[in-house]
Amino acid sequence: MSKPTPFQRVEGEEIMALGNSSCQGCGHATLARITFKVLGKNTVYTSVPGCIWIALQGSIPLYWRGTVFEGGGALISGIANGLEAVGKEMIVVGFYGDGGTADIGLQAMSAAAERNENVLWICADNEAYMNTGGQRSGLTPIYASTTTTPVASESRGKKSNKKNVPFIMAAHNIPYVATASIAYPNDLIGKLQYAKELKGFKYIHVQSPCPTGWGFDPARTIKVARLMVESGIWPLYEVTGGNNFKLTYKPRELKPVKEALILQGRFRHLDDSEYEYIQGQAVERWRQLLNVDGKKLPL
Ligand SMILES: Cc1ncc(C[n+]2csc(CCOP(=O)(O)OP(=O)(O)O)c2C)c(N)n1
Repeated sequence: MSKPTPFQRVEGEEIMALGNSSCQGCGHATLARITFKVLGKNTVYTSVPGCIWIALQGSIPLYWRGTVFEGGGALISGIANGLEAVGKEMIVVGFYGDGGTADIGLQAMSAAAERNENVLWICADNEAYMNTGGQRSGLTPIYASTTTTPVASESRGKKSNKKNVPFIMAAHNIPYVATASIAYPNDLIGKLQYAKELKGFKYIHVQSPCPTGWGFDPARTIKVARLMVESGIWPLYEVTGGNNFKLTYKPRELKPVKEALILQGRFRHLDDSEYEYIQGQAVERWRQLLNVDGKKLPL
């Protein structure tokens, strides 16, 4: 893999315009700015309903197509095949939210991955259906308060765990799967540069904190994103060549999950046993990932 390049040294123009209608501190805006600067102008991007389409579309002056919520996988497949048929080489990127990826979008994405379509799928994961008011998705973490999993006398927030979509995608044996965070731009840039040059289906899953839906000060988006990684809640890794697993960032010691969660209003209600549960999960997952670091996943 090529060495990650600091963002300032990514050659090429800024593609995203300064003005857009995202919320203050929107993680997706940072993610889109980095992504399109790395991918460059020879890119077609696609959207399904969600914040990226609604809040950012007007500020990304590239070829664009959008489709129904469930159709992302079909749309990028069609565009990639159409371009190939007319002999045009362009990067085809699907820039979708967690709902458009992990819930309603999962079937068409899986089919496109199984066919190994030559596309890059980016899941901009803000962990709920933010564009429609913050309803829970399959990528909302356990105990998070959302508009459909509110905290009340009989409810402690979301009841189930976050789906492990990067591993679901790795199980498709596609050329590249990675997780990333907007708080680690060099790591993200290196992954985008690697994916840009590779043929076949590439999947990059980026955690993108949402001040509006997660309930934190918009000035703290990067701080929250960083703590989610440093506490082991959102580990950074990649799976190349179908099954070679590698952690791309290894904090010497994990920070307590409470440091990350306490900043977020959606977890304001957590009691000691709930913190303990999330802490235990993070530590156990990290132990498992360290065990497979540098090895082949049995996929
Ligand atoms: C079939 C269908 N169901 C529901 C909707 C309404 N809808 C539009 S955007 C959206 C939420 C998108 O959430 P996500 O994919 O997580 O992206 P985000 O906005 O959070 O970035 C929903 C539910 C729709 N457009 N189509």
